[in-house]
Amino acid sequence: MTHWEDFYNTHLPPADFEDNRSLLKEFCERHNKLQNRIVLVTSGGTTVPLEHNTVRFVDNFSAGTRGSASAEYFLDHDYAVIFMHRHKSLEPFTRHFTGQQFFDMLDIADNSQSSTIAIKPDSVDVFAPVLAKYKIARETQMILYVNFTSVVDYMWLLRAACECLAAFEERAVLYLAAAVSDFYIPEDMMHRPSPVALLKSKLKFHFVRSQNFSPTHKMQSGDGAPTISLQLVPKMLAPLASLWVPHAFVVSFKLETDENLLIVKARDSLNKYKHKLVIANVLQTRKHRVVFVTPTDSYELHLSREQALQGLEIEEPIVADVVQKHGDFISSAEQRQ
Ligand code: PAZ
Repeated sequence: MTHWEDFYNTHLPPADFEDNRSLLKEFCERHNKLQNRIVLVTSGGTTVPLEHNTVRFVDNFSAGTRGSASAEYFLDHDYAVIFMHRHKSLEPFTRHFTGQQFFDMLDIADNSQSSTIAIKPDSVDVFAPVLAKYKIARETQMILYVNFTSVVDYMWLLRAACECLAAFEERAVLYLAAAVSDFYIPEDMMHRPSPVALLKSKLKFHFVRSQNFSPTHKMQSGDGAPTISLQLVPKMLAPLASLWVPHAFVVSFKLETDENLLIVKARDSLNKYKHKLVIANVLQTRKHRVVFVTPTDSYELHLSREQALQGLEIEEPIVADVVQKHGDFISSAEQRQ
C-alpha cells in the first residue's frame, strides 16, 4: 500500500481544487467566527479511472442517499454543513424530486401573450416545506456544496476540508459516509491509449465492488487484453484522526456484506484509528438498520416497517444520536479545560 504522503506527492490535485479550497476556507472562517458547530458530510462513491483522459472507470453502487439525507438533518440541528459529494449523486433537498418527479408537479398555462408555470395544487404540500428549508439553508449560508469524482479528487478535497476544520477543534464533526474505493491505479501505471486505440475500443466497463474483488484484474480491449494492476489506497482515516483534525468528533461508516463481520470489523477500525464512532451497516439492510459501535459499546438503530411506510428515514435518528454524542463530547472537553 502507498503511504498517504506518497499518495499526495504522486497525484496531482483536480483542476478545480484551488477554487474549492478557497470556498472551504471562506465558509469555515465565517462559521468559526460565529462559534457554530460544523459537520463535514462525505457522500456518494468515488471512481477509479482506468486511463488518462478517462473514458473507462471502475465505479460503485453508492447513490448518496445516506449523505444527502443526513446533511438535511444536521441543518435541522443548526450545524453548518460542508456537503462533499460525488458529482451528480443525490443532494440535500433536490433528492426528494428526482428524474421526472419535479416536472410532474408542474402545470403550464399558455395565453397569447405569455406562459405561466405553476406548481400543481396537490403538489404544494409536498414541495413547499422542502423548498422553504432549502431557501433558509442557502440564504443563511449554512451549507456549502463541493464535489469530487475520482478517488484522487476525493482525497485532495478531504485533506483540504480537514485543514479548514482543524480550527473548530471539538466543535467539528466528520461524518464519513462516502463509499471510497479501496484500490486505484497509480498515475504512473495508467493506460495511455493512442487516439486510434481509443476509437477502436468499443467495450464499456462497470466493475461492481465485491468482497471477492481481487486486486489484479484483466482489462479487455478491442486490441487484446492489457492487464491492469490495482493498488490499495492508503487509509486516510489514520492521518485524519491523528494529525489533521485530532480534536474533532470523527464518525466513519463501515459497509459489510457479511453480518457476522459487522461488529468485529467496526471495532478493528476503532482500535486502529482511535476515532469516536463507527456506524456499521449491511448492504441489503442499510436503509432500515445500522449498528453504532463506540470504544465501549455497540447497539442497533432500526426502523420498523410501519415507520418506513410513514416515510421516516433512518438518517433522522442516526443524526440525532450523533448530535447527542457530539454534545457530550464537547461538554467533557470543556470540563477538562
Ligand atoms: O449512498 P448510499 O445511501 O447508497 O449508501 C450509503 C453507504 C452504504 C455507502 C454508507 O452507509 C457507508 O457504509 N459508507 C462507508 C462505506 C465503506 O465501508 O467504505
